[in-house]
Amino acid sequence: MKTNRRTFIGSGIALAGMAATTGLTSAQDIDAKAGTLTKHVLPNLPYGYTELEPFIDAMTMELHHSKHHKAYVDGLNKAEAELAKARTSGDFSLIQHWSKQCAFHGGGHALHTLFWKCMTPQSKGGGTMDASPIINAINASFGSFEQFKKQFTAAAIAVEGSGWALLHYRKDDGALIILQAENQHKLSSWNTVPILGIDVWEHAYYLKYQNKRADYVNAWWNIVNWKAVNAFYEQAKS
Ligand code: MN3
Repeated sequence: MKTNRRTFIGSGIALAGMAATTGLTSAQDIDAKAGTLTKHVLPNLPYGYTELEPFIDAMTMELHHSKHHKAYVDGLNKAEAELAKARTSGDFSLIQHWSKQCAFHGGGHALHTLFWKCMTPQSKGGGTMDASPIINAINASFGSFEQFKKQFTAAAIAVEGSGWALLHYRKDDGALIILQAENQHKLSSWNTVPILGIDVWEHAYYLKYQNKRADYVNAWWNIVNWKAVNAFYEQAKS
């Protein structure tokens, strides 16, 4: 068969394509092609499981941290690994599933990491609010600390099903706002940074408080780590 210019160019492109494909068959190349994945890890608690007693019991803390939070970390790693696989295979048929898993488990991991840091034993200053920029910011946005506390408590108690009440710093105008989150992520806004949160999933309180979520929320104020919240506020502002 006579080879004309058109078929020659065509086969050249095909050959180049084959070379490019076969050049990417090693596992190393496939990993590189998928992108670099973060290995998310369960953070240690800044206190022992017993130290938030009597406001949160040790058994709840241990299960919540070592089982529930761990499951969100594992779920996020799994979802990101599956999305990396999809990038190398080109099969995005489960994109919706893994995207949702990333939001749910990623939200869970981020909020629990914040939650642990926002609490501290009473003996180490839990519940004590000393003069700091966060007080002024709360007063400016809510009128007074009492009004902030009432709104936040009401938001936490009223979360429908499982979720969170969260105090956010809004980057647009520097205001502090209170939002609920259902599950780990729904009802969120944008361009806001959570600086304080309470987990109101039943796993956070049921062993000690059963169905009395309000009692748990009211007790929780005794162990809020305002020094940490202030640091998160300063960080969000910068
Ligand atoms: Mn939880």
